[in-house]
Formats: sequence, C-alpha cells, structure tokens
Amino acid sequence: MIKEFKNLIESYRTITVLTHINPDPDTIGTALGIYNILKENHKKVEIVSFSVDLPINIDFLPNFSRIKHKMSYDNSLIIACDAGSIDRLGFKLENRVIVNIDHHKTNTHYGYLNIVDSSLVSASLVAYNFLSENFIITKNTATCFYTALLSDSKNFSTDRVDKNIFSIVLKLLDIGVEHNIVINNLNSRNSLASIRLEAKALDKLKLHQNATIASIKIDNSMIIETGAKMTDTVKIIDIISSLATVKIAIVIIENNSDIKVSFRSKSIDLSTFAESFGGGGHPFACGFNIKNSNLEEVLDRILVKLNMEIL
Ligand SMILES: [Mn+2]
Repeated sequence: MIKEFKNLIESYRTITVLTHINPDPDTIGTALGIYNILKENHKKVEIVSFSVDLPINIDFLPNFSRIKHKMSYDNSLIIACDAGSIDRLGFKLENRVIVNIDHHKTNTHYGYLNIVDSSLVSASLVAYNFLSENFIITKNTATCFYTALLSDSKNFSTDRVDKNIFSIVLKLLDIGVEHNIVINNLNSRNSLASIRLEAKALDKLKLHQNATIASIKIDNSMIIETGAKMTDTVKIIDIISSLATVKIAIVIIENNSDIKVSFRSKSIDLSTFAESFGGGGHPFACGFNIKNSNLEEVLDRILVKLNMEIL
C-alpha cells in the first residue's frame, strides 16, 4: 500500500490533508504530522479543518497556524485523518480520491486507499507505522504524532495501550520530542469556560441502574452562560466515567440545533450500539449526532435501548 500511496502523492499536483469535524488533538496532530512530511518532501499541500473551533492547547504544534477552514484546491488528493466515516470530514467529497488514515473500529472504508488499524490507540500511530519506513520523521512531525498519541491514549491510560506503544514512544523521543512541553500544553492549558461548564455539568449528574450508568445533559443555555465551545466539553465524560460504580457514561450536548451524544464504557463494547444510532467510534469511546430532537427524549431512547440490548 505504501507504494500506491507514493504513486498517488507523485501523480497529484496538490494535496489536501483533512481533520474530522469538532477536531481533537489526534486528528490535528496526525494531519499536521502528515502535512509536515509532505511539505518537507516539497509537495503543494494544504491542511483544512471544516470546524472553526480548534483545541488551542495544541497551538504549539509546528504549522498549527496554517490550518484553514476552506479547501483551496479543487482536484487535490485528499488525505483524511482520524475520521471513521466520510460525513465526519464535513466537506462534499464525491468523486474525490481519498486516502483514509484511521483507527476507528467502525471505519466504513470510504477511501480509495484505506489505511485503517483499529488495534492502535491513535490515528497518529497508524500514520507513523505506515510512513516511518519510507519517509524521514523529523522532530516537527514526531512532535505532532506524539501529541496525538498522548491525547488519544489519555496519557497512556486507555485500553489499547500496550508495550508496542512504548517502543514507538522511545523512537519519537530519540528524534527529539520534548515530552514535558507536550504534556504541559495538553494537560495544563484548560480554558476558564471549560472549568465553569464542568462545574455546571457535574451539578446535573444523574445515576441510573444502581449507579452503573451515569448521564449528563448539557443544554444550549449552559453553553451560552459559560461561553464554552465544543472543544471545552470533551473532558466531562471522562470525569463521570471515572466514578467507581459506573460502567457506562453518557454525555448529551445541545450544539445549536444538533445534539451530540458521547459514550464511554470501562468494558462493554458500545461501538455497534452507537452505530445503530447512525454514529460509531471505538469500542469503549463512541457516540453519534442527531438533529431535530431534544435532550430528554434522546436520553430516554438510549436508556431504553441499553436496557433491552446491552445490560
Ligand atoms: Mn483518534
């Protein structure tokens, strides 16, 4: 596949590297790493994120300021990073040749080339494994991939963290990645809005089924009152899933007319469950989006379906 990839990047005059919507550090770190490699190989390349709000705690990454929100190239090769399905990219991409680089279990293989490995904890590891034998990984690229890895593995604490990861970590550190800079940016630059929203959200915590399920509903007014952006909402689900009794955590967020649902689980594979609502993701971290509904109704539907199908 690497040969085919090399042929593709040779045959296209321009390349567009895309993140997924509501971007997290994995999609951005993976995309910036690939962007760096292509730039260093003298390619005409752009990096584009459909969503305007980016996680600013990773603004230290090389070329972060180059991320645009509109595509300039018409017939470029598309490289999609960390997106399980084509609608996660935001743009209309019919008839475009796509290289799909991802690690979601529910990936729909929408690309012309599909470099997908759901055994890996981050999309950046998929990119690293795929590219490192054929391209030089500089400190800039390694820093992007490492930041993505640290973020998606939640500081090496999630289920797919194994010894193979640490051998790659050693290689990235040898290249020059500065671990302290990465971790301090990732974990110690939370926004005030995110802390205020967390406080309000935790106040709304509900427990169900003998406290094995935790749920929080966040409505538009809570978002407006705190000034939070979608990037400020991501840690709430990890806080409630850390409760000792909780096996499944659910966070439901109103985002203007959309509703975004996230699931976390300690040991139950919920990815197929999320797919049944039109979403997807990883076994223990997945979700879906829904329009034209309300928070109460969505939570009720989830709890009923969980009861019938999962518990
Ligand atoms: Mn990811």
